[in-house]
Amino acid sequence: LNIAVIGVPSDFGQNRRGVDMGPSALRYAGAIERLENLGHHVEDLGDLHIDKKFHNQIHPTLKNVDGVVDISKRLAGEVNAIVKKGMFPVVLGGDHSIAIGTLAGLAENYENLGVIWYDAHADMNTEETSPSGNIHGMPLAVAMGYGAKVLTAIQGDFPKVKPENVVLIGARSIDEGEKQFIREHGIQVYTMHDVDRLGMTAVMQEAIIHLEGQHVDGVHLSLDLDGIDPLYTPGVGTPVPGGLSYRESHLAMEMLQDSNLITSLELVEVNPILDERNRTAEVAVTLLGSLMGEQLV
Ligand code: DIR
Ligand code: MN
Ligand code: MN
Ligand code: MN
Repeated sequence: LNIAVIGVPSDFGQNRRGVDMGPSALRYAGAIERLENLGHHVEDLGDLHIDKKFHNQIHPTLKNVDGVVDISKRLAGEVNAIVKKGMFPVVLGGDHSIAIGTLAGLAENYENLGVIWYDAHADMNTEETSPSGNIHGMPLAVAMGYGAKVLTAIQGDFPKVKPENVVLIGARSIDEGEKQFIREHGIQVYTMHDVDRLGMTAVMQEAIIHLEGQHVDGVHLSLDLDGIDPLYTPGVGTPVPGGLSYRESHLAMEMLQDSNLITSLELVEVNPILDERNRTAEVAVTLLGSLMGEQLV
């Protein structure tokens, strides 16, 4: 594959500083070399510039919204250009609010994009339902066209993803408003309960069959490292115990590789300040390896 890597050192979407160092941590853990060793051609586009003037904005229900909007617009432009060049985008976060920009950038290249959201959280809050005002809890709602207009209108005022094309895996901390959203829109959710009961093999088979049945023309994998149990990935801002194991996560990545469905990826929420000797970025990079074909080598 021709892969373009872009770092987005943004921490605007939540209140634990340090997640802006995620792209460096992922690069130091060998993300680029891992991809090259698999035979991929990799172009590292470096990191987007973060404008510090956007920090410390007072807005209790949409914290740092001007910063999120600024970075989302520029990231959307970059991702759009990457796909138009026929390259596979790998976005290194940054907190999960960057998915607003990634999905906006993908949108005009796909008529029926699928999304796999690997996360402890549903990230489907809106300004009205969010208990925190943190935009990293909102990107999936925004991508489906719900929430503040300044966010949903990025790259055009239309929904970037259809609810029926979204699959959540690993969810175990879902807010009341999000539960209602999931019920209303019939979103396919595999909670930890489902993974425990069915096993990861069946969960991924079902997820893949669901997306194929929707006739998606691409699938974006949004991988929040807090989806994995904090035993393995402690360097995240909002750890939730009882998560997906290291083995389950590798299996999931390998099954996605076999499915040939994935057309873009982002790795988010790696926070080196909260980590232990860069373990979380290292796990993220091994998962990147499995997703991009390591088992076959
Ligand atoms: C919570 C936490 N649902 C919120 N969300 C997180 O603030 O909306 N997402 N941590 O990754
Ligand atoms: Mn998330
Ligand atoms: Mn999360
Ligand atoms: Mn977080």
